[in-house]
Amino acid sequence: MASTEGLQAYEEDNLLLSLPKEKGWAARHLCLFQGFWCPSAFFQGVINFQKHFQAKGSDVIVATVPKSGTTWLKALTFAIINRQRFSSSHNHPLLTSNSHELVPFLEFVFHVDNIQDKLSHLSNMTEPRVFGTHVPFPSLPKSIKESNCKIVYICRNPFDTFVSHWIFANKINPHSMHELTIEETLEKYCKGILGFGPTWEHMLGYWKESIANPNRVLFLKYEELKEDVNFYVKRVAEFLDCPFTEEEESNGVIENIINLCSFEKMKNLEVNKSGTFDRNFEKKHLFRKGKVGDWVNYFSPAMIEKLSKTMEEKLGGSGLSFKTSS
Ligand code: PAP
Repeated sequence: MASTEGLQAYEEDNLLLSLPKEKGWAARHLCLFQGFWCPSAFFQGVINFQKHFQAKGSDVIVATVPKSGTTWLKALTFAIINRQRFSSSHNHPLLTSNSHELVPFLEFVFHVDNIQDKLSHLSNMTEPRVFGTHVPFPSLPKSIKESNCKIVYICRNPFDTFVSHWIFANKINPHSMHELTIEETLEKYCKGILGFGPTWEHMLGYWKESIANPNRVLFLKYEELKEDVNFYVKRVAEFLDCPFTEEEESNGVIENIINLCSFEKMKNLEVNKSGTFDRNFEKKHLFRKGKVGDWVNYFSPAMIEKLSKTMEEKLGGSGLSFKTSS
């Protein structure tokens, strides 16, 4: 007789086989699951995350559109939450670990066969636990939606997000990306075909939830964070119910966090300059220019028209808009 685990794996394999498929770009193979393009390599992780993750009310989830500032927001959130545990700027964990290692993606965490070991490890973690996810809001596990845990979300203007993703995909998948021009890739992007896309649906899902439940979801944009990081670091701390005290402010705690997580600081750390991460991609690829408006160096007039039209179609009337230059 088949074991429960065996039966479950068989059902998941069958489900995966039955789903519509597309070739991705940063993620090579995609399957359309619950309305989003799930990287096939993480399908099992997403399913396990949905089925088994037990949220605690004190958890913090950093939810993001890929290539929109995840590495930065994970670092800031980790530093804000743990500022009493790690008050010295000399031996802070962010100096020796990449923020993705300190704030792991739950869909990657659950990409394992031995769920019980994983669950007991997760339940013993120091609280508040901070996790990341790229999973769209409607597909988050029930236990997150039904608990009081807080979600900090970030997205970025689609022009820069696309360019960042395109360059990243070329670095990590040079062979398969050779087959696709930037124009063809933009076509896919506009159709929503990329890992965890369509990007519009991703943004709108969290956007609507942040309006309906502003105490549960804080909606941030990369451009705004760049423009006034001091304001948003305070905003995140307030949202997470750990506002900075006057004493902390006057002692420069906010500035220290901002500097520790700045693009220049993180990019030049030994831990981020070498070594690989997750699916074996090099950590240095997470840090490129960190600028608003770099897309102008890659977009032709036809591409500008294509993406502007798509954004109008998909986001028009939602109240969600972006700055595209600094
Ligand atoms: P991920 O989805 O693979 O985790 P993510 O961190 O969301 O990537 O996005 C990477 C972008 O954030 C890169 O943008 P660029 O390609 O336009 O340069 C990267 O440079 C930028 N980035 C990484 N760390 C920081 C930081 N500390 N401050 C500002 N931007 C950053």
